[in-house]
Amino acid sequence: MITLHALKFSRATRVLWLLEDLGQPCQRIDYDRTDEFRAPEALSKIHPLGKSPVIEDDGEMIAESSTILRYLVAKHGDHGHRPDRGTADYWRHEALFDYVESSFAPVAI
Ligand SMILES: N[C@@H](CCC(=O)N[C@@H](CS)C(=O)NCC(=O)O)C(=O)O
Repeated sequence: MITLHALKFSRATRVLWLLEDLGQPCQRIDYDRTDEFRAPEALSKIHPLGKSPVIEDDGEMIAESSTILRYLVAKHGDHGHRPDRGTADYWRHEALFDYVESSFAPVAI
């Protein structure tokens, strides 16, 4: 079973939503925010920069919420959350998916 290291009020929610949609259980390890709304020291033992989300699956650690979502879709052969490869819709989806982290998140936070 996948283990999800989930900082409260974080992008770990993206992973939880997808896991729930896929009907996949996970072992969730929650981390409270500090008074400064940062990640606690404990997350530095999981991620070199102390960030969340991180998942563990079959002994592999995977960080970056977008990568985790792509991983889960591929692992479960899911076709409900992404258009089929080779279509124009697929590339529009990929562009929006990357836009969220590369262009939107830095100005939204
Ligand atoms: N690009 C990364 C961003 C990871 C990230 O910055 N996570 C935030 C929560 S959404 C975090 O761990 N912040 C705590 C901190 O920096 O102290 C991703 O998509 O996973």
